[in-house]
Amino acid sequence: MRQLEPFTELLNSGTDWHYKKMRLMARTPLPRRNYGPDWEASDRHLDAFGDTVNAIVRRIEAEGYSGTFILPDAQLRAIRADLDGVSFVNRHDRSDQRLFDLDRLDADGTGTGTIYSNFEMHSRSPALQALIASAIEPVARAYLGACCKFLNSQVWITFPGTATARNKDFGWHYDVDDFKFLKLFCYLNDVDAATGPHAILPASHRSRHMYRFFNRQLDDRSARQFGEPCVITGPAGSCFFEDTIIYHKGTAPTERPRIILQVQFGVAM
Ligand SMILES: O=C(O)CCC(=O)C(=O)O
Repeated sequence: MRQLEPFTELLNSGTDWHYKKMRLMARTPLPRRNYGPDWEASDRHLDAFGDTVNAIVRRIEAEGYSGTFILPDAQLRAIRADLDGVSFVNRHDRSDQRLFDLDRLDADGTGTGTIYSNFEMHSRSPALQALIASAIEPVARAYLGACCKFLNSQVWITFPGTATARNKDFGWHYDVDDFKFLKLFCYLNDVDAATGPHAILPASHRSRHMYRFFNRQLDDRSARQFGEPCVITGPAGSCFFEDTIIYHKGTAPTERPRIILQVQFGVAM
């Protein structure tokens, strides 16, 4: 029973007590109150996102996500260039490691419905390091407060194919990655309805109902109680901050592969 997940996780002998406590408590709004936002943090204007830190944080607070920014072309090109020669691993079994020509993924014909990830971009891309330092971290620090800490980065490619909405990669869920956390997503290719856009259920992060506590994953029918989904499409370089405590999902691409970058900050539970 999926609803019992908060309690079955407590029985998992493979994780320590502190992690189990976090997984249980972070489903409730209580611990989040201890971390940010820090409104004193900054009214600084961020060139990469064309807005001030505080305005972005205010929107994340209210909407669960920041709305979309388009990264300046030079920064997008620099990040894409740093991906040259990077290998990706099949996220499901980690067995299959591959290089891709990111400009010719359609021609590659690889991996029906498969997701390939790279988990090291933050350590090997100077362009990403610069973006993190100049624009992503200031927003994360303002949103999460003094305990803010970089957690990870990931670039993944989702291929169209046999993937269906029943596949758990593509179902509605919220994340429980820390007591409070924030992600920056950035599309590295053009994403339309057929490229597997990211989607959220607006305002679902604000629900105080016990239903949320017990239902970290939702099927499409249950998701309807949260209203119309917001589907995020946009050209390469489209970025958005999201507190993925909101219900969200990546939809399954039907025609073209999607390349997406994620940078995650937390409070270092
Ligand atoms: O691929 C996506 O757009 C969704 C990613 C996701 O579900 C997550 O980061 O938890």
